[in-house]
Amino acid sequence: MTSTFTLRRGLIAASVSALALCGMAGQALAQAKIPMRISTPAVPDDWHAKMWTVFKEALDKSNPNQFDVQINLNASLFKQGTEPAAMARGNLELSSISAFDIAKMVPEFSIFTAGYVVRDPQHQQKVFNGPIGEQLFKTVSDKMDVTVLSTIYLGTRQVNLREARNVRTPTDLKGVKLRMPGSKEWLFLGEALGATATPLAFGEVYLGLKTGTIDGQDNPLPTVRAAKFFEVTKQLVLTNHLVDGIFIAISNKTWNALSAAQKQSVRAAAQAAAQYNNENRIKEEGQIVDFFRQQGLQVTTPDVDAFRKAVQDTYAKSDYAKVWPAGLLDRINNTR
Ligand code: KDO
Repeated sequence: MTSTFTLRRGLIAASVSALALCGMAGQALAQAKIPMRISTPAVPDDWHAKMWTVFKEALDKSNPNQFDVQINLNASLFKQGTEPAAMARGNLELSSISAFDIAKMVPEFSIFTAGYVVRDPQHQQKVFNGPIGEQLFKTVSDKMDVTVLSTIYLGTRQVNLREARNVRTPTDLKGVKLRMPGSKEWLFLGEALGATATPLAFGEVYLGLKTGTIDGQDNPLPTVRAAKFFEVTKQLVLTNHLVDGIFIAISNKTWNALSAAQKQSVRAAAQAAAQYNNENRIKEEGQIVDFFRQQGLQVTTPDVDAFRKAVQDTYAKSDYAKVWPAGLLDRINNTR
């Protein structure tokens, strides 16, 4: 005859194994989630940082429990500019890469690092969402082993100076130590603007401006606000020199392992993120100048035609232009 004691012991043992099984199943589920590590130098308050939450929410909604999206801001996972290599090595799944990052591996992409080529955010979307983008992104995938999912409007870059000065033409920037991100393509842009380009990682710019190791920096106005550069500078010169873009890209290793349905959801999430960023950033750019004036900054308009001419001439004469496919600049200009 089974004693009550033995019965109870049996029941306890059964529940313990059931719990253990549940635990294992839970663990298996967690392990089965596809990691989506994201790395970006963006500061939390900037639109291209917040857009990753939109990406995560969209993906968690369309594909519950399938992806483990991990957002790493402030370059806390990978240093600015090292993301493409990390993705190619399989240490990172997603990032937003710049035209400058791409140009290192796909030289013809340097056409988008040149000042005064892309006219405005609408032109940018048309160029990259049309046949030009399709063709170039195919080369990006072949050479960099990443797939571009959407085009993000980073904003229109402006010159931002530590001390105010009279800037009408590029000559007026002579000798100004203008911080640029650390690659030769970026430095070339700074020099084309007439300044002395000085390489520095984004995360070090605030201190550089504060201590005076640099005289200025260039970035879109929403970033000047989000990264608080306005606290340590006195002037914005509205050169409008680069309608800048970044591209949400995923490692091909990860991309190729997804099902067709998963690919569709990931692409849709990247497009939702782009839409969120683009709409908010364009709206903010339309209103932001007053904010800087209220903060005591001088906001000045230089002779933009003089900047455009100098920058375009410098690029036209450079080795960069030599590798631009024949007719590409005209095709970009004629995209409406
Ligand atoms: C910058 O370092 O100035 C830059 O604007 C370059 C961009 O390509 C991008 O890396 C951006 O910084 C970061 O996302 C921080 O906003």
